[in-house]
Amino acid sequence: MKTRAAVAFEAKKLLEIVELDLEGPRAGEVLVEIKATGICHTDAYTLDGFDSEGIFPSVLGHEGAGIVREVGAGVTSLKAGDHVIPLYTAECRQCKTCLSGKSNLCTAVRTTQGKGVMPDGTSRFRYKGREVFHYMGCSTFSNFTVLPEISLAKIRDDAPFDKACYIGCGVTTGVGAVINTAKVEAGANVIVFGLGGIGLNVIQAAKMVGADMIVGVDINDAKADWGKRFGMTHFVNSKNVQGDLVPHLVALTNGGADYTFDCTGNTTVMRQALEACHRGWGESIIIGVAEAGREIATRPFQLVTGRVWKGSAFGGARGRTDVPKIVDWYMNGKIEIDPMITHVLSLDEINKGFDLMHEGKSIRSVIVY
Ligand code: NAD
Ligand code: AHE
Ligand code: ZN
Repeated sequence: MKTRAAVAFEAKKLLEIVELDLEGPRAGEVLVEIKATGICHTDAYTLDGFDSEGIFPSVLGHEGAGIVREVGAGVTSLKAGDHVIPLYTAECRQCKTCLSGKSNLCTAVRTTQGKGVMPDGTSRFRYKGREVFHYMGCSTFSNFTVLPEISLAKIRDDAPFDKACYIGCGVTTGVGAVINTAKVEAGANVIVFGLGGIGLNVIQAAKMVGADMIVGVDINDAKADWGKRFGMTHFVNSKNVQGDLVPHLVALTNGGADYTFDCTGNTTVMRQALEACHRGWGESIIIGVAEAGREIATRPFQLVTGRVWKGSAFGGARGRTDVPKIVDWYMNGKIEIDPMITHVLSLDEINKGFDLMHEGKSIRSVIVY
């Protein structure tokens, strides 16, 4: 079949809207009509050539929602008509990691996914006879896409696609990092670095679990009102702090935060986030994705004296199990999504969505097909 898609032909170039050939689902695969997709900073990071795994030409996009249109041989958990959210972190429930119960980092399809192909080693997308690669196993910047069955969460039929798509990455990542990774408890003091599409979800989850101080740090003053809207109690523009940021934050939180979250991808900020933790027990969670080649550093004494460095991928969520629950939380009013979707665009306008992100003017742009 044919599908309209925004294709990244080369790093650092605009996406091009073209018609691709899409082969139907093979065994264990599912054809999905994507109804809406968000644009996450990670899409921009890959398009800008910062991703060690970046491959071109490819169909980016990993924050979608849609409807199953066809299933391949052997697919048992989904059928045509089911509403689904694509998962860049699959959940096979059979690999060593899934069975461990200790991590969401399912290994079943991760190796082929990182190479831009389906588990059998081939791509379903072609342009003028040439192979076009999948991205993060999702490729939601295509109106139709093919995914492994284990990379799809079935969700309720009444969830609106243009909001539910955000649960495919940003919402689950931010909320999950608070609940699953940090396990923030009521009364804790929290610092969130980077108040974008991820950081605001960390803030709303910290408020939901009853955190006491929720400090937001950003370099863009326009983010102060956004943070307050979701529960931030104090805002710090790190560019305006006289002297070092870390002692300022440690003083503000009476000795350091119980939990800090990096939602910037900047390795200098990651160090500040670790060092702004309380001596003896503070935990810093890295969510941001750093450019290829970047490394983090701190004095080992920071860890010797009890601070803990952790990372969180997809908020530690087990996609097929946890994503439908987060959709319920949204539908029941437990978490908010609507105000964070600042721009709704057509596929033809997708490059504008990237511009808005880089200019700091959007929280989330959503493409509606
Ligand atoms: P975004 O562009 O919406 O927000 C980033 C925010 O960080 C902006 O408000 C920006 O002003 C702020 N910022 C930039 N530099 C800063 C600095 N030096 N100090 C303080 N604030 C600064 O991006 P997003 O979609 O929220 O994504 C944030 C990060 O999370 C990206 O690195 C993205 O790749 C990553 N991410 C990780 C996961 C995961 O599973 N680990 C999932 C989604 C996104
Ligand atoms: N491909 C990069 C790493 C990118 C990365 O860390 N991705 C996050 C999700 S970002 C979503 O917006 C993640 O889940 N990582 C775990 C995984 O298995 O990919 C690189 O450095 O090679
Ligand atoms: Zn993302």
